[in-house]
Amino acid sequence: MTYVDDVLNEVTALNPAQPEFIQAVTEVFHSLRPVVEREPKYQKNGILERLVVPDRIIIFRVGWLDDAGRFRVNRGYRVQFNNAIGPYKGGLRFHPSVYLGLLKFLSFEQIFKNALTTLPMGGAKGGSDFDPKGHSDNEVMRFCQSFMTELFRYIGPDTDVPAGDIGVGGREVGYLFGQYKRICNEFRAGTLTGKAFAWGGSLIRPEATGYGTTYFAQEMLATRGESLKSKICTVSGSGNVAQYLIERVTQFGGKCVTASDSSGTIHDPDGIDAEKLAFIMELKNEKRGRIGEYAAKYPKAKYLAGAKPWAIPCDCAFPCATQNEISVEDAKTLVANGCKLVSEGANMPTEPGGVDVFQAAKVLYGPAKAANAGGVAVSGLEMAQNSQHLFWSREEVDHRLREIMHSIHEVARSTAAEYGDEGNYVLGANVAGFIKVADAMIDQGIV
Ligand code: NDP
Ligand code: 2IT
Repeated sequence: MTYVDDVLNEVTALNPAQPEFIQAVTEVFHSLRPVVEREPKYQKNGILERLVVPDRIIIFRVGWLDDAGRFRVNRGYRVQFNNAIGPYKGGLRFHPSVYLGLLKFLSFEQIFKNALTTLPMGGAKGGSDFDPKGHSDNEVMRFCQSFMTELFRYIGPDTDVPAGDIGVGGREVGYLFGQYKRICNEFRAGTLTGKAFAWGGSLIRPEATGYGTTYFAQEMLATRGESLKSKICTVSGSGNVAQYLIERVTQFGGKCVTASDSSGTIHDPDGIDAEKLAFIMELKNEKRGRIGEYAAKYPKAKYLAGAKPWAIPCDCAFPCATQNEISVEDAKTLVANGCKLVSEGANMPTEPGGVDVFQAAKVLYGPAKAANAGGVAVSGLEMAQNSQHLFWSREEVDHRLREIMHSIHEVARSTAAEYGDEGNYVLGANVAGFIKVADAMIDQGIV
């Protein structure tokens, strides 16, 4: 038994009802085997045992009244996983599937992702099993106010800085910030990121995850002397990440032929151009409708009810919806149809066996914690602007985002090469993120 196996067995035994958390830890630990063998200091300081136990978990009841005056109750969570290199940082997810194990996987991943951004941010995630879909704006507002009335005592610009994720966008961040400001009686802009520009938000934050995932794809393609120009791209999701990924990929000359939601996929062989994307943005962000309506508006597109996009032939695939949305079978289908690149906008969208399929086929595979780190990176830039009480231009923020994505690609590439597996971005990202956090934990003693 090795040190890695011992800790992994313990995590598995202690968290039997949290499969996503075990999946995330297993993947990271698999990459760490050569590092802990090479550097005995990690075992000596109990780094792996300490890394898998969150610093703190807050669970609370969220009571609220619906429009009919009926009492409703949801569960609220914040997992403050690790703050070795900076204040806890990570999004809030509002989705009926949210439970503790899901948020533990997301906050565990966030530790390494945030370390890769080069900015000083620890790892956290939170949210609720509340589903904003089908609720009026007033109901969403009352829910957010009740959620924040409990959460406010645990967060702050130097403590823990939440942001958006699935089901939490500009509208929800606005309601959360309004209640936070009211309770604190202070304009602490740096407590939440993803704010609107007029009241402390950063330009390019809404675009940052989708743009960053595109930049990471470009960096990977450049290692083979290629670019996104003329590439056929399949995209899942039609929310924040998918929308701005489609925008940037199209601007770089790629053709995005799909978008999806939890009901199905639209396939538009002509590509989703700027005008069609504007339709999707209005449909999803204002009308809060279903992606199937795209096919009614643009009859050359097909709507595939209940389907995911992965059976449609493509050069590049961009999963931007949710975890485990690419099964082993989907991965095999993508490879058989000629897919050469996967850049993950969503968190842990590929099942572990699917990752193996991509790597065996030498697909350029950009794992989430590297490829989608642009979102939290620009959140870090929003925090920096808030603490200086000023705003940077679009050009400045986008330039910094590009530099950060370049540096993440470089550190993942060079770390993988150092460990003898050039091109394995999973290994490179996990090891590089780990070393930064683990060394900080050693410096700070046993806590
Ligand atoms: P949104 O809520 O804006 O959009 C989510 C999209 O994914 C919707 O199209 C939604 O469809 C679809 N989706 C959600 N859950 C499921 C499911 N169980 N099955 C199928 N489709 C689903 O969220 P984001 O775009 O912000 O987030 C998308 C992914 O990107 C998530 O994995 C998130 O963790 C990750 N991410 C987000 C960042 C950000 O800055 N926002 C940063 C880094 C990663 P439907 O409307 O039908 O639910
Ligand atoms: O998964 C993620 O990185 C996010 N949802 C963004 C987190 C953030 O704090 O901006």
